[in-house]
Amino acid sequence: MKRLSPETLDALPPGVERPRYDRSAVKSGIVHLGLGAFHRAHQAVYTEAVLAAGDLRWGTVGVSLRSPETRDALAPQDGLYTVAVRDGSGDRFQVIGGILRQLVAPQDPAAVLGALAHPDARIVSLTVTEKGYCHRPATGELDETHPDIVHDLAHPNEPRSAPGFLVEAIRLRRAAGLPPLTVLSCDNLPANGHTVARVVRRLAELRDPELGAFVADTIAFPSTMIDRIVPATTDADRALVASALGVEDAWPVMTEPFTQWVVEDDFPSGRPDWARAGVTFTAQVGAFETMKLRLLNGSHSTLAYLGYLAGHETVADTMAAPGFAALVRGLMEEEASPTLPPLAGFDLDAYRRELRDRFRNPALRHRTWQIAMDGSQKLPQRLLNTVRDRLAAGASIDRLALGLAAWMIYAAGRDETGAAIDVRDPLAERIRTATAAAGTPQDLVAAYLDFHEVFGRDLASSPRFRETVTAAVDRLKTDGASRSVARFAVEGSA
Ligand code: CS2
Repeated sequence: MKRLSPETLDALPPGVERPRYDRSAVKSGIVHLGLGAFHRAHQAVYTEAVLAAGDLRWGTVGVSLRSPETRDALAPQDGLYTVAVRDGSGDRFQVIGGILRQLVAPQDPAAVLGALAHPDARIVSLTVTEKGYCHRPATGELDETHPDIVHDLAHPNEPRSAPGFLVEAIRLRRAAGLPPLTVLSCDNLPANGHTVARVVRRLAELRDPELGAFVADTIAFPSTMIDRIVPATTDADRALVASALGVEDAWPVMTEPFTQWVVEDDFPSGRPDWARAGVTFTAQVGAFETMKLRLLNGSHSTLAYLGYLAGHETVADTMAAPGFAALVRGLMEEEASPTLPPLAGFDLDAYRRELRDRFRNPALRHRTWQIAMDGSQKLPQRLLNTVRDRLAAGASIDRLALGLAAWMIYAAGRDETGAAIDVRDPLAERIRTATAAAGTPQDLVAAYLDFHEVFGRDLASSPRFRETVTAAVDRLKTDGASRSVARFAVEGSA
């Protein structure tokens, strides 16, 4: 079978959307750091609509900060790849042409800096995952002891970290008298614009206080809320796309029909007309982001840890097991929603219902193990901030605590049968060591609460928090995840 490429585009079946603009005339207005599936199924699709409408300033240079795999898959296809949109009722395919070049930062940091310092570039967007910001998750401050940050301070012209690339790019553009880049974080962090601004400002300041002041005065960091469920692509997905397209695509991305992007409109150097593609521009991004993190992502992580421990491979399987849908509904309605900032005119009920339907999407095999990754970086904004607000209001946190307890058991590294779990988390090693000797639920929770970069000092010293999570660990250890969830759903809050 032939490979997807500019030469095979014309042979695609008629129903497949494809680039019809002149790709050779497109300029690289965007440099994107973190060329994973999420970017390719989300921001790249919005930008594709802008290119299709004829504004050819907004092509993208895609940068992988770690592995060459995506570049190796896409380069022979001249950057073309397929987005497959799936639900139970049929599949839709679109070939995206806007990712003009693919770079691998560790192989050629100078090429990445060259793209960032190019006169055509206006925006640098990021999907580098939570841990890519090198911050302390509980506070949002730059982790100045992070090995990549230590490296980038010692070798500022050959950075490794996303903040290191941003600071050096800002310096280079300033020296060349080019318009500043707008920094657009598209990761699931609270007030992601503020978070990236804070780490970039601090790193710039550590390099040179004057550069720090320049960042503070000149660089825009609009916040965004991004939402689309994009499970990791599997070989079965590749086969499905090949049989639908009649050509082979080495790295298509699979996603759901739902997509949402809410953006703060602060782009002093210009931006694509993304509104035409359905982006909402508003000053209220923070409220949208809090809602999405606490309802969608908080539920996702809860389903992931409890579902994994209960032996379920995917989110849809987990949702179908007794009690889980009710647990998630209770988590959203009873515990998370009362903590949300008001969003005038927004139908929260419909949003929550739609979330549960999205989790049930039978065509997406979203593995619990995938969502379970990097819990130490995700849980502060997904569950712990909700816990803080609930404790301050004197309100119950039983469902939140059950999800957290499941993470504590999961990240300690053994499932309910005693088998080892492949835990992926920057703190995995430290957690395993700290919890190795924890014999009782009390000991286990105490070992975790010493991780102040996750729990903060406030939660670590809250007796109510400690007791509720300990009771939940005890329950999970005694009854197992399946029975605990099933029982919990019947009894409601304890
Ligand atoms: C998921 C998210 O992997 C995860 O942690 O919760 O990637 C989730 O699918 C997206 O945020 C949906 O927008």
